[in-house]
Amino acid sequence: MKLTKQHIEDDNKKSLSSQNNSYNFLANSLTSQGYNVDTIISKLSEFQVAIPSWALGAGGTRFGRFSFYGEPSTLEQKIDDVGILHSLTQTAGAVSLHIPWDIPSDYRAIKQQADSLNIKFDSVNSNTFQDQKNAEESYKYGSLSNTSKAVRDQAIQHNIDVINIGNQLGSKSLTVWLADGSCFPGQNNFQTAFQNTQNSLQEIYKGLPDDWKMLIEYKPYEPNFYSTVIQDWGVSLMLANGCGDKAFTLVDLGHHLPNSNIEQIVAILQLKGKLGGFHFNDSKYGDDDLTVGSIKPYALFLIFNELVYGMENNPQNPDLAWMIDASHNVKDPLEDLIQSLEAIQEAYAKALLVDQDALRTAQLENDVVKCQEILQGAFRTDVRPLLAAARLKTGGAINPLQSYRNLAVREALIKERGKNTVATGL
Ligand code: AFD
Ligand code: MN
Ligand code: MN
Repeated sequence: MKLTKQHIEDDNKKSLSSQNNSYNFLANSLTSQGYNVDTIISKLSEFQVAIPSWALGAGGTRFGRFSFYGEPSTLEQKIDDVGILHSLTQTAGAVSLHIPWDIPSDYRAIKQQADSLNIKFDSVNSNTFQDQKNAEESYKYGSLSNTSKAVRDQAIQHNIDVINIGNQLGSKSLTVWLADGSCFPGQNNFQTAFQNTQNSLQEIYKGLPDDWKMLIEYKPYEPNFYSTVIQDWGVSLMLANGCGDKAFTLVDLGHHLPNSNIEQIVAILQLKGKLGGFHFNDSKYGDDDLTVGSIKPYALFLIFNELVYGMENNPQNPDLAWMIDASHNVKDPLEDLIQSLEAIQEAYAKALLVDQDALRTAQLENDVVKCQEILQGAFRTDVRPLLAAARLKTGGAINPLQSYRNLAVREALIKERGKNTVATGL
């Protein structure tokens, strides 16, 4: 199933005049307020977010999994799905693979396929939270932190293998997320677990090519319920600093305890030049992996406001690896990803509308009310016509979700793949 530019252009015809009307109204109003609308649209077009290979199939819970018809069951099909998302939204120009779920059998063919769809290979993810078939050692009691050297060595080697696989595809970073931790007090020695992890990461770091980054993801709990070895940004940053200049912290929105001030975390990490990657999702309670912007859109905007500030003011921080990290139980995964991509662009566009100079002045004058007005003025602007204009520029859909339905994409995928396919993933 491939969506052609013609399919999308034809479908756009239905909403073109209403888009033009809303765009002209908004663009005129923004221009009269002193904004450069073309610059905002260019920034939106450049902002690309990686799709994780595991988000393309239905997610599960520990109680069960309800599969979604027409799921991709091979790496080729997963890349095709990302191609569909990218054609419609023009903002999903990368895929993030998870090894060993996504080991290519023919590297050249996979690269060609991705190239033809304009898709890059973003960060590669290792997996030491599950035991693989025929593995000699088990990760039941941890991987890089395990008390057994044989287990740690197996997990280190796996990460080096992942780097080598990613290197053949053009990836430039390795993301390490560990499930390591303990379920009961006394089960682990915290200091030993930390030290083992640091030593193991240093071994992996030695295998990192010069132009690569290592991104260290943290999470406060789950699957372990008493302690997690890399529980927060502080531990992640210590481990990154203990490895070297090519190691960074990765922030996943869902990996915080309720009410954490995530915007402050990203601000300080950028100041220190140590924010390497970002996983988008949303949540009500924990690592819920819900559609981006579905629960706390204002928090997402505030985070984006800091990210935009960092991108403009912190040259010491590298370009970030952006990825959606969601897993859906009840929605069509592609529809869910389209909604997430739209929410990300929306928050980004609103953050671009924050008048940074006016905010700085209001902050210096301690005009607290004005500060809030500036942020909320940007947040309350309906920026959707700008997003559609950015997509239209490169042949995307005015309304990606509507076009996805009008063009009967899922129906075509079911016809092609059948009803009983199962995607690898969580
Ligand atoms: C799990 C983790 C984490 C990670 C992903 C891939 O919670 O978000 O990014 O697996 O390893 O969902
Ligand atoms: Mn994540
Ligand atoms: Mn997660």
